[in-house]
Amino acid sequence: MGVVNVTPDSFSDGGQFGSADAAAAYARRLIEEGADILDIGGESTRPGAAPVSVDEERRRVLPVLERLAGCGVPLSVDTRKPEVMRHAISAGAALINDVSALEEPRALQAVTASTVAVCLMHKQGEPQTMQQNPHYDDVVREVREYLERRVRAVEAAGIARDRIVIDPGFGFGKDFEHNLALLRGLRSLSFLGVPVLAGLSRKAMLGRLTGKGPADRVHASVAAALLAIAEGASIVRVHDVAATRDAIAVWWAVRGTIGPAPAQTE
Ligand code: 9MG
Repeated sequence: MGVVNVTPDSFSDGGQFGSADAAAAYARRLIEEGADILDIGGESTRPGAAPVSVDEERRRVLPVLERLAGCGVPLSVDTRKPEVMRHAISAGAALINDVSALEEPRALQAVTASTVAVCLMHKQGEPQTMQQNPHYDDVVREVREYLERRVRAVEAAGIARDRIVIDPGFGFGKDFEHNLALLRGLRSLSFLGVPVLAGLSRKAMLGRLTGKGPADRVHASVAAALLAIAEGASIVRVHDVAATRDAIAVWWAVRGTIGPAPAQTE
């Protein structure tokens, strides 16, 4: 899943795709590089990012969706707003990527009224303040239990399981150790047969490990994506599509499958 931010303030790319034409051209480049899905977002969810009105978010996202109609890959829209979800679905979105896991009032109805897929992500707190003091007794267990509750709630509302993707939400109300624990324990989220999406690309934990700024975290991001795949992720949300595809090509050549190496027998 290639990231297309249509924001002036994204943490990872500085918001260089501020116009619909530039964002659509960039999206097409990601498809050429091998993206299987594009994730288009008009509101930054980085810690401390300024909130955006419904009208502004629609104004940013819909023209990009329109320009990408028929582009050959499913289009995901990263939004928490039910109104934006409805418009995005009418404009051809195939997936709603909701960092609030359809918990906002009317978000669930916006998706149940359609046939699109949804990504339910875990976060603790709200993007403005979520990194101030995140706390868990057992982060892997708590994230798994939350996602399980949300899958059941969304299913009960009429969204079939084969339309649901889950995501532990790296960096969303998690400190460095929480993120590492989640990456180590990612496989325990592979439950109920629901695909797992992992978004580690250029995130702060990689900055802490490498001492590098967001644009220089490409190698660390590729390593993190591969580790996530090794631990069961079916979708990796990345900025650096070409580099990630190359790494996955090596993986496939050696393993021929996704997942940990089979146990060696004598
Ligand atoms: C929008 N966004 C930013 N980071 C993300 C992540 O890790 N997962 C998902 N699903 N969306 C994200």
